[in-house]
Amino acid sequence: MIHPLIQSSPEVRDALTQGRPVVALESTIISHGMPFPRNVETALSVEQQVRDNGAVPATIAVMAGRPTVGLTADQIEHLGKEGLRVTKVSRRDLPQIMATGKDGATTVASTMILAARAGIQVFATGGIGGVHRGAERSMDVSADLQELAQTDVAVVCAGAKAILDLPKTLEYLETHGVPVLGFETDDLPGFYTRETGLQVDHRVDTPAQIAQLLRAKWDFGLHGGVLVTNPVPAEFAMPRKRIEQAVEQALSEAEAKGVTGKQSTPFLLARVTELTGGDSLATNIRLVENNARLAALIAREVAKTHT
Ligand code: PSU
Ligand code: MN
Repeated sequence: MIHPLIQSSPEVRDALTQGRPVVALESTIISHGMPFPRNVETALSVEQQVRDNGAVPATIAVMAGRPTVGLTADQIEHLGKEGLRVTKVSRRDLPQIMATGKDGATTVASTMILAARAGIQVFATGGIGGVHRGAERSMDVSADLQELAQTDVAVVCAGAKAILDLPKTLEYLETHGVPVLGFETDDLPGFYTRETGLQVDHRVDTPAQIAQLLRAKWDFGLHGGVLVTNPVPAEFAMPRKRIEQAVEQALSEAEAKGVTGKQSTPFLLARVTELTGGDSLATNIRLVENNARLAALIAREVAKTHT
């Protein structure tokens, strides 16, 4: 069941072999998505949220070339301290990092790959990558979307980030057959905000409903992921105007500096954090914790449906 090239912690391995609920967590958000030491504190508190809600957390990365599922606290601290010196690893980077024995922080795309090869079906993150604004010129479309198209993992997020072109991101997901669910909402959440004015495909109101949909999809051989969007709790949401202004400014700076490719998302996130005086970072932390809680509840329901 667990791919032989994967190393896993004893806790995660035991949970998986006994069919107990496990939630995958990514590591690009640690090395590239937040500053030290908040990144390490957040990664550990997110793991705690998963535990408090009855599942086992499995933070995922590549350590010295080994795909690793279930990092130790020391490994999380290492990835957080090294920050941008750790390679951001998406699908296309995995072979190089494995072959050369390096450390890699996994994105949503590569975390899904490692999760699936370990037998984990539920994954919590902050926001997924998507179709960037101006993609009709740059062709910048995150590999996260292509992974959702093919890999059987449910990804719980707070929506696609405000730095993206959300209507185009939804079009891409529709084309590739990825269901976009809204947890207790009809409106697509906008990461820092609860609403975007765009519609999700289906509203769901309980973790059990989500587990039923996952079973129906995968039992019928409809391969690929499911996006579960979970709005940030109202008390932590940001005013839409404020975030939009920060995003516009970050985007024009990125354009002026010629920031492209894999640098784009980390650059924009860091600038938005600076421009909002750290408020967006606080929101980011709260929404990841919120997603971890929901993912744990979904993983419990999914575990019940295994016989
Ligand atoms: N969302 C966040 N913080 C992050 C990311 C997403 O709140 O750091 C990361 C995720 O790892 C996601 C990646 O998979 O950005 C997308 O990068 P790109 O657009 O280069 O595919
Ligand atoms: Mn990109």
